Amino acid sequence: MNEKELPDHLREDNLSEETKTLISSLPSTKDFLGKLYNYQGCWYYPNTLLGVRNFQKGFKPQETDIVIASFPKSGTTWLKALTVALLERLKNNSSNVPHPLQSDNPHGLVPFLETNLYLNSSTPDLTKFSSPRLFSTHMPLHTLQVPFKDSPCKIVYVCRDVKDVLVSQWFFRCAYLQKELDKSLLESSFESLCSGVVYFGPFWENVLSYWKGSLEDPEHVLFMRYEEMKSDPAAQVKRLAKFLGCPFTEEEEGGSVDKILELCSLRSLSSMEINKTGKTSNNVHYSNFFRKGEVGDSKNHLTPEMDNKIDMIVEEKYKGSGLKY
Ligand code: PAP
Repeated sequence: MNEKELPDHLREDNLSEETKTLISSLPSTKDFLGKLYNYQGCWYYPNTLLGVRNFQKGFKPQETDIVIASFPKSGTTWLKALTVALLERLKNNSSNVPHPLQSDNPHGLVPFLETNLYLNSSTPDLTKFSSPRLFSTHMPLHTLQVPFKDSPCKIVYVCRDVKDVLVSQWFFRCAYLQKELDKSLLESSFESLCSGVVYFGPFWENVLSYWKGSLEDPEHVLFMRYEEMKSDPAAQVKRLAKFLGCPFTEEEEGGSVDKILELCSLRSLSSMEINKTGKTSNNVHYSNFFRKGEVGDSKNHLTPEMDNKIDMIVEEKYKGSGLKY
């Protein structure tokens, strides 16, 4: 794919002199999309790295900020939708006002710090955000926390089985590269994932940063699992609401939880006009964020050898952390 056709955040055409100097001293490598640089233990494409630096330099936290965090393809869109819906129910909007999820995609409502808001500037206009401000990120916790130091903001991380992440990413990449499903791309993505040299990776380091953060500071960092959200969505949405400080009351409980789950279901979100026709500011079709949404789809695509190798790596990387996957 031609560099000009790549979404902005994956390109290398936006670098300030300061970032050029910085990246020349960082470990670097290449993958099928371009150069990757390692900053604070995490791999980024150059423009994203500029976004990370802009964010670290310019972001001013507010006490009520909420950040949705994830490794890509772990359930970000779903968690964003649920969070928006949970907070929206606290507003007394009349039923004539369309629900925000009907007017915009969850990624439009909860933009990424590094790849949207701070991609081009360290002082973006954030005045349109009302409290609590909702942001998102794929950065690891230690990089996110630089400007959030000592802030009581809430961070919610969603984690997913790495095999399903890999397969979901493969489908997503083939869709935005407008390629037929290409097995060689799955194989190269698998190799990159295992080696750790992958955008926003190593996967394990990304996960472990939030896992440890949630153990150290459970009041401010919540660790959620895509698989638990699928198997018991009502319990997980109540857990999320409690963490965010907006628990369900006894009167609202049953009906309200069900309504939110229905509104945020893959079927409901993917059938909304905005998600059928819209695109992100980085030019990615919203429809690409909705596919099967199943647990264990990797079984249909990974070879037994891939499956075994990932199992071995997971066991080794999570050893001693208390995290079971
Ligand atoms: P992102 O990190 O690029 O934003 P993200 O939303 O984390 O992507 O991941 C997309 C996955 O979440 C897709 O999984 P799949 O490829 O295995 O199907 C997508 O289908 C799934 N997904 C999106 N919305 C929902 C939802 N409402 N409920 C359950 N799964 C969902």
